[in-house]
Amino acid sequence: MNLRMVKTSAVDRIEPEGLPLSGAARRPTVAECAQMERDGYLVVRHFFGANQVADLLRWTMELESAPEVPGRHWVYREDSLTQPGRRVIQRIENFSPFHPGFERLIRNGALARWVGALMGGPVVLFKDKINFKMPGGGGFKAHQDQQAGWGTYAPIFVTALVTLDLAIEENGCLEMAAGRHREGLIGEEWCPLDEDDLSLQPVPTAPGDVIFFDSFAPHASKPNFTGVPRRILYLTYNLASHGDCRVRYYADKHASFPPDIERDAGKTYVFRV
Ligand SMILES: O=C(O)CCC(=O)C(=O)O
Repeated sequence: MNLRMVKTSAVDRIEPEGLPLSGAARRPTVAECAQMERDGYLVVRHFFGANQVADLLRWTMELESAPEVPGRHWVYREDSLTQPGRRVIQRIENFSPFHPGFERLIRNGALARWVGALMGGPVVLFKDKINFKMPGGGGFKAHQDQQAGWGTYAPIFVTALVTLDLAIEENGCLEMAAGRHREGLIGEEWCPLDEDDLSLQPVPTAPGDVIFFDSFAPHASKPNFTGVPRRILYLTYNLASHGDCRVRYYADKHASFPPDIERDAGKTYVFRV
């Protein structure tokens, strides 16, 4: 069989000649760029292969078991919807500076290259998070990410959603409203949108699939009422020409919504959008 080496960001692999390249080993096509522009999101199946997904899952577990200390990655927990009184991990944020594998993949790998091609210029990382949505984990009300005050930092962002576990309707896959990103902000900042106005469609994904979406694309998701986790990596970038705002964003977020271990005991913290 005729073989050729395919260089990807995380691993070197041999692909049989003639098989389509995985997303990580190529650039977006003209049709994919047009789809992103039309719908506000783009699904790329098999962006990462099984070996890369295995790395991402291992790195996620490393972060999950790393000591929670002030000044490192941020861990948030939530009340389980199915086991009253139990807290489950909801999200880890701001981890890339503390994990070399993730840092390499996120800053210098295929995802930043794709987002750059979709946005039309070099990009910088704005924020990095893993949503765990464990069994009993809650959903997200409909919103545009831009409603979370992101306009303070840049006029537009694109997020790469990397699927780590099978994400289906039953465990709360992402639901998207196509085409509405072209309307700009369609709701007030910090207030969820009315789902009845949106025609949200579930977008089930398998491990390794990536969804790129615009910060004005409305989306939501349901709780996880299955017995298995639905972990997803969210990496958000903006055009380098709009500035590197990651440090300022996380300083502001720390002031209003710090990680669990850095909270004041007497204070109530409310997640809005
Ligand atoms: O992970 C999900 O189900 C949705 C996440 C989301 O919409 C968000 O974090 O803004």
